[in-house]
Amino acid sequence: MKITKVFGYQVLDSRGRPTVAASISLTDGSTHTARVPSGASTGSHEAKELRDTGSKHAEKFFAGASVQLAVANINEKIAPLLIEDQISLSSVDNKLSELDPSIDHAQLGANATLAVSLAAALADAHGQNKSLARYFTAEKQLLIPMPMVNILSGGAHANRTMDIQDILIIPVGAKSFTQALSWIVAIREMAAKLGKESGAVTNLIADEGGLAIAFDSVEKACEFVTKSIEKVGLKVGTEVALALDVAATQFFDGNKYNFATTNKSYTSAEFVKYIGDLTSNQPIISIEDPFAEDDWQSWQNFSEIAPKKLQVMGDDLLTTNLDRLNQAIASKSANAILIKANQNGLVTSTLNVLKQARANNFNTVVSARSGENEDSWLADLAVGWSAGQIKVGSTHGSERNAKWNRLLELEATEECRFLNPFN
Ligand code: 2PG
Ligand code: MG
Repeated sequence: MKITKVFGYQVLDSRGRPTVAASISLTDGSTHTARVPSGASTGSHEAKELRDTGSKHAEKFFAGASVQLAVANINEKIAPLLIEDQISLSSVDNKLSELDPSIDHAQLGANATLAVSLAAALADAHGQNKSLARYFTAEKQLLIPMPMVNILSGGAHANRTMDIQDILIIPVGAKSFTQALSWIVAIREMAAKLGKESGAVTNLIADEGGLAIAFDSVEKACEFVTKSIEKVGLKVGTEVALALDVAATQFFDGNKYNFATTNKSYTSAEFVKYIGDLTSNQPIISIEDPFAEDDWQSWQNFSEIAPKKLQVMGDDLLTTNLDRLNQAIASKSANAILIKANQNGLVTSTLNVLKQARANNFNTVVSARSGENEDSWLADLAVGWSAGQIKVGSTHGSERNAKWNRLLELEATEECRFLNPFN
């Protein structure tokens, strides 16, 4: 089947900010559309999304954050190269790489390249009469990932109500995705109830649908979530465990890690000790970005002393980038990677990063961004790639639930197995 049309346009994300949509039409009359997400606590080594800030295209009412340059790149530079081609994700990605060979896709904009790449994946899957999940796997039984779900938000997603970015839960004892999600919803509701009873503001929902409750310390926030788990009648640790996204780059000044809520500063060595104590005193099984994006030494030092079972995950550290992943493998700085397609800019090279991680025994967690949209391709990628884990934010907001609902749909309608990478 051939490509008849490639079209880019500007839409809004879940924060009301402009983002890129791209559609690819085929000779059978079908059209396949993808919209790209956008981060707030972005790492400096991520692929570069192109915004109009400072250009003559900048739209006044979007405070310059419009994406008309990226859209124009799709319509004027990318589309003419693809029209009349047979639909194939790999050939579309190859052409995008030839057009913009920079690793960060700064010329075309990673928001332009990823939108087209995703639309190509959807169109190619359609051409093969498959869902996107089935397109990526030949296995009969689909592997449904373990969810990692946000309960409390702080940092850049919640006006810094907590120094760290997220306290999440992982329902390790659940027997199915459906059961896992029902536990999560109950725990989130309980957290909202307990927060309200303690006089906290609970109707302020953070960017990813989590509760933006202020806490004096990370320990108190962890204890609050632990209490919420117990109050719904689930066992902490064996049934539901904690995960943190520290997002430490956000409060590292190049020299020290600075907590505003407790007014404490830590040298790198002190922060390694702090994170070591925190993860051994709380029921934490996964810790993301405990150190800043270029503080490799702390990552390495911590990984040496961390229990083997603890998932030590790089987000800003690795930015879904093959070179940085290889550096982490060589220096033993982490044992898990967050996989975000828009940190990379192309579907096929994102998958290559995931494959390299898996080949080196890294856990892989496919992740949404804080700025999302109603698309559910992320759920299909996590399943089709047998990622093992998925992180989407909380269970509030249709941009989040679009992904959870797609996983519920797959579990209800297809031959599936629910994965537990923590067994
Ligand atoms: C993260 C993500 C999602 P953002 O840090 O893992 O929680 O946030 O998209 O803002 O980078
Ligand atoms: Mg993160």
